[in-house]
Amino acid sequence: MIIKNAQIGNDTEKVDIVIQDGKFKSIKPAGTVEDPADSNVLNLDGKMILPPFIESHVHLDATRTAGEPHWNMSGTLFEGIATWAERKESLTKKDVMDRARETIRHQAKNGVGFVRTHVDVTDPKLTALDALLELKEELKDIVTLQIVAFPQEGILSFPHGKELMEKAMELGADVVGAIPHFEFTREYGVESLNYAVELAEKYDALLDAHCDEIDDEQSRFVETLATRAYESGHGERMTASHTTAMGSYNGAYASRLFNVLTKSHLNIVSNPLVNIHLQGRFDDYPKRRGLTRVKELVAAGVNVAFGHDDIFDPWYPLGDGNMRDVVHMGLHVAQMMGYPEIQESYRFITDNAAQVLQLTDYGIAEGNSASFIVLDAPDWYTALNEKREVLYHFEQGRLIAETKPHETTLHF
Ligand code: 17E
Ligand code: FE2
Repeated sequence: MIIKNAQIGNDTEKVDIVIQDGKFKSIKPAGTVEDPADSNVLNLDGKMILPPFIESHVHLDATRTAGEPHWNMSGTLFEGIATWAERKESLTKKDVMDRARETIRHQAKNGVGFVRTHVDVTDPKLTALDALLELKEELKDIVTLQIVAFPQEGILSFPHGKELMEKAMELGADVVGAIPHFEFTREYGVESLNYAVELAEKYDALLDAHCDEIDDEQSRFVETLATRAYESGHGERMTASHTTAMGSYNGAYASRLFNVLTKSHLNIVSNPLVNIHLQGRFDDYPKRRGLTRVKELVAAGVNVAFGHDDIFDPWYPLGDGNMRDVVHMGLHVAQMMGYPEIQESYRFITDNAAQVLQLTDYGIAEGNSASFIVLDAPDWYTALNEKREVLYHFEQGRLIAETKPHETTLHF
């Protein structure tokens, strides 16, 4: 098939793209590709195309359980964890697969083609992991799922936590998780990170720790992870998610931290939609934003991606799996509202996130899989500001979702 007059990202030059056998065969300036009479042609008239969005941090095992068995009324991370612990008791494989599949359908509609999902393995039966491993295979032509063995209730603070982590990796999880700020002690937190780094090495796996997701300026586990990342030389394969405590660190400490952070090549995933809601809950006024230092991290050259984190679950009662909403919130809370910052912000959910997931076949380039989305907009600024639809979502040359743009008629 041929895609004519497409605009890749914010580039103003238009291109024609030939797709063959599920790959981008050639990408040439618009008007230079001959129309073979029998070919399937889609003329985009200058609309913007991007590689599919990447959800770099979500909890698909918990999705669509908000209100079960009750609503999180304090709005804290901790009530969320306690509520989920209750809901976890009634999990079945079908229950998890059905809910996660439904959310993936919404993500596909919104142009998401790659998803890193944390899956709670602090469950002796590992029901959710079993379900997500099967769903990953079932939907492999629709979405690339990356599964994190996530110890929601701790590695050292949960019975047999280490064994459960190891079992999860044996069963096929792709990424080792951790949650040092939730362990009983600071020492357990450090030990849990050391254990996670060793486990990732043993299984040649990536690592993504929930790290310092708390408004405690004394929560300083990211320095441990960054140091391990630096010493291992594999920082680009490791990620610290949330790191909201960084928003509360004093300037002198942050300056020291940034030294090892930048040297380590550790990735950071921020979840602005959820952390603006969960954090600051123990503050009187003035209330902290509870977001990591996105703007300063980006300026220092640290790779930062944005995740949705939750879609209708005990931590966050809203969400349609639309990464545009995440970027919209992120730009506000991080105060990155200069024109070039807005125009470039799709990178938080595309290229930067691809680096987090360590994707090798990603992007609109000759030879890559022909996976891409078409936005009903001439540029990202307009797409973001006017909430323009993802008109088409292709995975490996196959159309998997299609949306008609809304049409409004003004009678004045
Ligand atoms: N679990 C956790 O520890 N933190 C979160 N933000 C969510 C689950 C959603
Ligand atoms: Fe999370």
